[in-house]
Amino acid sequence: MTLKIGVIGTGAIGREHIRRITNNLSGGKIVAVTDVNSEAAKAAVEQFQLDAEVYPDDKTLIASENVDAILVTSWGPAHQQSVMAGIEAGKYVFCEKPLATTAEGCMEIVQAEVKHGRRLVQVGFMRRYDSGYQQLKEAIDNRFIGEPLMIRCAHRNPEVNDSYTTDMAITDTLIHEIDVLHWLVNDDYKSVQVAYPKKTRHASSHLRDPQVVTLETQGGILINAEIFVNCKYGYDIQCEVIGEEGIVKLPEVASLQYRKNGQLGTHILMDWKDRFLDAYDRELQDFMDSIRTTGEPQGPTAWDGYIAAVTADACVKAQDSGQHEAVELGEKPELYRGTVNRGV
Ligand code: NAI
Ligand code: NAD
Ligand code: ISE
Repeated sequence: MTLKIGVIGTGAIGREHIRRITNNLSGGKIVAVTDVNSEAAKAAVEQFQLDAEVYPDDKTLIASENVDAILVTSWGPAHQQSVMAGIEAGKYVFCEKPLATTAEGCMEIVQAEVKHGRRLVQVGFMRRYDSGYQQLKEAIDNRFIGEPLMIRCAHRNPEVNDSYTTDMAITDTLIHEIDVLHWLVNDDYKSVQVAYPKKTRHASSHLRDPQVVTLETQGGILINAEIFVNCKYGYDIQCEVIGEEGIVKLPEVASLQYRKNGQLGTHILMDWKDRFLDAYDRELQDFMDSIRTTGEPQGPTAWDGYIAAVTADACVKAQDSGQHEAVELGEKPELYRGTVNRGV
């Protein structure tokens, strides 16, 4: 069975996902596209030689009988409307982060899915599919380092564009750590706090950069997460888990080592598109395979999208208050209990 997919938002990541579904993965076909900028949608059809119809908006695309599943890769604030319409139409939904820009919006999606009675939604938290994070998780689950006590991590981008604001360091960037770290240590967040080191001269006037976020889990693990989105030197994701019996660290990306001009060096990636290439492939392949074999996606759930949004809201509050802010989740609905929420 081929899953017939409609793409809503044919920008940077929308086109990346179209490329991988069309050229690299199996079991899915792009049959429909739409973008608020209709020229972008038409350009995607041409660029990838798609046999796909261009729709005027998300509603008409979702209503099409030819569409089994939607891929929501529009701007974050547009996600909720498309996801809700997808669930109402009983279509499968793969939604890029954030699921919605507010916790309330995510909760509405959770409630709609619960009312539907079966899982339809997977959120694009691809790090759970990255082999490095999976090795970390296996080591932690197998108690290789004993009880985890602390985590130190960094999320660095070489630069961001002028529309990037202080809160986006949380809602657009740290959101990946927010999702992957509680999954990694099987724990929930209790509180968060944000501190601002000396500001880099490379950041715009409306951006505090870098930022340091401290997250405490219910079990007492203390996480120190640096976000630095104008670090200049590269796209660099670091994660180190310190346990009672040792330390495990996210592997560096394999890269050619060179000796030249009196230097011993390796290259560092510059673009987020390249850092998690395999993980993006695996999350989408899993989405299509799980629907075919179990009738439901098995990756990160709408509830995971909700956890991320509640935690991000607390972090944004902490950016202003400078205080510890509590992370308070609602009760987890039955639909999401016992789900695997993998990375495979
Ligand atoms: P982009 O700006 O390149 O593309 C967004 C596209 O969506 C644009 O073409 C825009 O015209 C279109 N769009 C916006 N609202 C729309 C709507 N209501 N209906 C139809 N089209 C709409 O942005 P980019 O970088 O591709 O990001 C898109 C999403 O992907 C964001 O949610 C972002 O957070 C997420 N993302 C995820 C990444 C990951 O590592 N998982 C990496 C980069 C982005
Ligand atoms: P982008 O700006 O390149 O693309 C967004 C596209 O969506 C644009 O083409 C825009 O015209 C279109 N769009 C906006 N509103 C729309 C609407 N209402 N209906 C239809 N189309 C609409 O952005 P991007 O970098 O591709 O990011 C898109 C999403 O992907 C964001 O949510 C972002 O957070 C997420 N993202 C995730 C990762 C990741 O690592 N998982 C990486 C990059 C982006
Ligand atoms: C982008 O939207 C992503 O998701 C990238 O993974 C992240 O590194 C970047 O900061 C975000 O803007």
